[in-house]
Amino acid sequence: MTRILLLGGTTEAGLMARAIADAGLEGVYSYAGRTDAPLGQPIHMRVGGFGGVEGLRAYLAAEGITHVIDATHPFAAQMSGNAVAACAAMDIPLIALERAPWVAGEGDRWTHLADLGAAAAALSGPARRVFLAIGRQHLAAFTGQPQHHYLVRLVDAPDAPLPLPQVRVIVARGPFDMAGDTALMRDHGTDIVVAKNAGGKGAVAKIAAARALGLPVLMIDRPVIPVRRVARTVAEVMGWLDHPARLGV
Ligand code: 3Y8
Ligand code: NAP
Repeated sequence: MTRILLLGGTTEAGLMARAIADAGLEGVYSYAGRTDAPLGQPIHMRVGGFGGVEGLRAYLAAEGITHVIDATHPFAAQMSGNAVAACAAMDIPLIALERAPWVAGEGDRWTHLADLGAAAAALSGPARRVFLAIGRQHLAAFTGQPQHHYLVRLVDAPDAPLPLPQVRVIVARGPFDMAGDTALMRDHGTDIVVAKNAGGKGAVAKIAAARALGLPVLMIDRPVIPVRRVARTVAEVMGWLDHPARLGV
């Protein structure tokens, strides 16, 4: 009896949940609980951390999970690492549903940075108007660059002052579109964008808008995640579920 744990929080995870439900498979969609009101899903949902690798192992055992699909965001490195460790320890098949990184094309003015700290350091210098489109959790990495006027976009209204002295807050849940992001950046007078290389479609609007506006982008490359099986499409994952052997599990 197949019983799937789907580590979610992304567009792809929503598509995966739909496929699991349509196939009549048993699955649980897991959110970390980062947002006030996460989207509903067509399979059973759980919200909150597991309690590290040990907590995840206990959950997998208690719930009789037979397969884990990691469809978390490419920057959710801690969760992904924990899933690799727990599934290896319990010999439970694991596959990641991961979108390809964005690649700079014609007209893109990207500077690649290894991590948030490097992106903040790259903002040293005279005041600019920065679209800091990295969410809420890591804004403190930029407190060393208070000279800029920041535009930040959050899923939920902040419940405390943000750690940046000059900041305009937009409260919006993606996916976003190019027209909206172009207007937003024009209105703010954005002259540089800071983004994580999320890949996928939900956050790409600001990258396309920067290209159209001829703006530079500080592109934060993805954290390294331990080796695991990776699929690029829901269909690949469904194939793996039906016949794990097909992908040489
Ligand atoms: C809680 C679930 C879906 C999933 C939608 C995708 C697209 C819209 C674009 C910008 C970039 C950012 C941020 C972003 C996008 C999708 C996807 C995506 C980026 C929700 C969601 C959860 C989260 C968590 C949230 C983080 C934050 C990151 C905002 C739901 C809406 C910046 C990532 O306040 C906080 O604590 C927010 C935290 C992790 C990054 C950060 O460090 O602040 N996502 N986003 C998930 C959970 O609890 O497990 O509320 O319904 C999901 C989505 N956000 O089903 O349609 O698939 O990527 N999410 C980034 O890419 O840089 C916004 O503004 O341009
Ligand atoms: P993270 O830093 O990798 O994880 C930190 C801890 O949060 C994990 O160790 C785990 O706690 C808990 N956690 C993370 N994802 C979880 C999930 N899906 N279900 C249950 N617990 C989870 O994670 P993050 O970057 O904060 O991302 C949190 C969530 O937001 C994920 O669902 C991710 O897909 C989504 N998201 C993140 C980003 C981003 O930019 N990081 C963008 C879009 C969506 P325990 O150790 O206690 O188990």
